[in-house]
Amino acid sequence: MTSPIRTERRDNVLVVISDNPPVNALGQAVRAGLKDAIEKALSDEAVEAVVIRCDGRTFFAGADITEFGKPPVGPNLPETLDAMEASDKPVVAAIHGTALGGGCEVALACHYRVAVPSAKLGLPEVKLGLIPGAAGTQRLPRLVGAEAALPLVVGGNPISAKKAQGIGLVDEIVGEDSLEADAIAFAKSKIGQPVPRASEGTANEDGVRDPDLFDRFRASQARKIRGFDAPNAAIEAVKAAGTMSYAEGVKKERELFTELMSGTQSAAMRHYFFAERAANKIDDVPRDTPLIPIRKVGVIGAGTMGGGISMNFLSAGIPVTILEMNQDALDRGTGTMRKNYENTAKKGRMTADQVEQAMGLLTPTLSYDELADCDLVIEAVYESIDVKKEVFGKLDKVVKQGAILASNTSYLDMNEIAAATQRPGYVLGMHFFSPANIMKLLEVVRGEKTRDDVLATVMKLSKTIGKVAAVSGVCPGFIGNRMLSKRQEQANALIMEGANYWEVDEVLLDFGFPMGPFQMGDLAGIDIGWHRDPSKVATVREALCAVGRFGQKAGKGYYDYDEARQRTPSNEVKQIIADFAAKEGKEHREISKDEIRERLLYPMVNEGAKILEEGMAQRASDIDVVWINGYGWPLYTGGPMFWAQTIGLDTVVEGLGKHGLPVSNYLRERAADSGKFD
Ligand code: 3H9
Repeated sequence: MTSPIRTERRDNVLVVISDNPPVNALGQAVRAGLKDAIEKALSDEAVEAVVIRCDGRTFFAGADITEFGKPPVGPNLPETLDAMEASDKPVVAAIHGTALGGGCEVALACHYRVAVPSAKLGLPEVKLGLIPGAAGTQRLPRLVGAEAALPLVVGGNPISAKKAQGIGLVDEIVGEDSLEADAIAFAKSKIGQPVPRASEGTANEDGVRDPDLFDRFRASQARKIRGFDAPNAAIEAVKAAGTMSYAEGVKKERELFTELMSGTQSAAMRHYFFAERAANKIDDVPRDTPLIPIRKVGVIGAGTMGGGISMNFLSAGIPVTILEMNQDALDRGTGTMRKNYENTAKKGRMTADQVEQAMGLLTPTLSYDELADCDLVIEAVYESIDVKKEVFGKLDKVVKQGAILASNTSYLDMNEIAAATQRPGYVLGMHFFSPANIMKLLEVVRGEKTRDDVLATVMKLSKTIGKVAAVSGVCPGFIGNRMLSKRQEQANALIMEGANYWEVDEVLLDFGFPMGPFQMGDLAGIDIGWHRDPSKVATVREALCAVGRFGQKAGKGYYDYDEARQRTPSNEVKQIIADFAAKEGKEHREISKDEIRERLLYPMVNEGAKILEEGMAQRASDIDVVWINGYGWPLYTGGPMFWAQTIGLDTVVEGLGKHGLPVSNYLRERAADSGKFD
């Protein structure tokens, strides 16, 4: 087998080149090749400096994640990097694309780093439930200081080459198209000088001078890192770089890394990494399916949903024509979009120019005719099958042939909507989640007649607009809301049987959700879909609406809210629930947290199993992707289906039986068989 590493001599500089598509992951062959190349450079007197660079789209994007969990084959990354750093001849990393994780650690072990302006550097290991394991947590703080290292190691987000230069991680920004030549020139300029080694740096002393730095940082990140093991380990590792010798610090890093690697959180987060990428692939649609160019998008409805949907395309540089029924609604909608952009700019995440650029791509209109030349039109109107069918009938007549017509329905029958047109093959669901400009998930609903090229185009488009897409078949509520309804059913039943509604919420908060079902009701508005007749009260929700408890916006819903939106349980609501339970003859009893958790979550797994059995999801991991990105299911458990496998499918079957809840045949079979869904 040929090595992915080759070397080329340029005068007295040895250029070491990796060619390991797609992302130059540091698999065994790459590590072995790198180590050999360094040995070759050290033993060859004619070589006075080394440049390391990569072919293809990126510098090393990290360790090869597919090797994790398998028996290690040497050389390992730390020893390869130590050999590199030990060289007395200058070694220069020439960076393009993304130097991530182990790739960033390669760069740190080099004596110098040069990068093209578009390059990014980062340590995203926390996103896989890990910390850097090849001395990244020890070399980085010694090079750039603990204060600059903490957000990189703990947050995991990459930074631009320019920012990296600002903190001392990159020595020089070089020409976008002359990386190798510039890196060679840089390397030559360092020949004969003593080499700087990151492991010998002293910038970490900022953490020694100010040991409170770590506690302050932890407190500032508390909300973001709640429940995750890796960020705390990352803080500990960076702290070790300030309090221990390099050798001891590396040992500490290794201990923390090994512990995380063998834990369930990292297994779950690695599962998610591959799940997200798998979800974008459709098994029966060939990868080379020709795509329909999407140059202009139409959106019907300028309400919260339509506005949010439009912003995704505007931000990606795709012009949008937005349609409303009357001028007031149109002005209100576009005004809100502008305000949202301006707020983003105020937070420094956008420039004023970018706001104008995005808004400049928007054409507001009151006329369907203006949608004629759109390549894709997304409808985001009132959730009623009759209204949607009427809209699609109209669109079909106006919009050019070959254009895609999509509905943002969260529940309705896409096949019926498609049948209202003469082009059902070009119709599908694009279910965005609110706020649509922020939430990552896009549930793509594949109708019976949806064409392959239409589906493939929308999957590709989802990436362009920064969404994570998963495909669902046509069934009520699709994947996400179909499972949510099972959870809500149990939440409602539990409060009738005696569980306090805040306890139900707390159980889900403890599990790792950002909010529970009743908090979610308050946030969304309890009056959504309410008939507006206070004298007609058939449910707890209707009873709350009848007394003006519409949710957060009214200052009271299930909870009472103060000015800072802090919630406290309400005695009035408790009484309303107790009255309802009494009316229905439900006796209240003590309900344990375990019972609450099992009754909320196991029926979701069961519904997920039914979704798989009916072929409404391609794979169990797609369901995980939906729940993690659309509903705040905690990432560190891997999503409902992966989580069910970790606790044991037989445990779920048993639990459902214990609580008198239905168990699908498919779940029962999988539990009895492999204990796995896929
Ligand atoms: C680490 O480094 C630990 C060390 O500290 C310690 C060691 C001791 N390995 O995302 P894409 C595959 S942990 C294996 O669609 P993009 C990916 O699955 C690692 N495979 O492309 C996909 O395969 P397929 C730290 C990998 O352009 C294909 O490459 N590093 C790896 O949208 C294309 O990927 C990270 O966490 C990998 N490391 O984005 C970086 N990376 O085509 C992880 C990718 O079969 N990677 N693949 O579906 C990324 O963030 C993105 O892939 C990247 C490119 C930004 C690089």
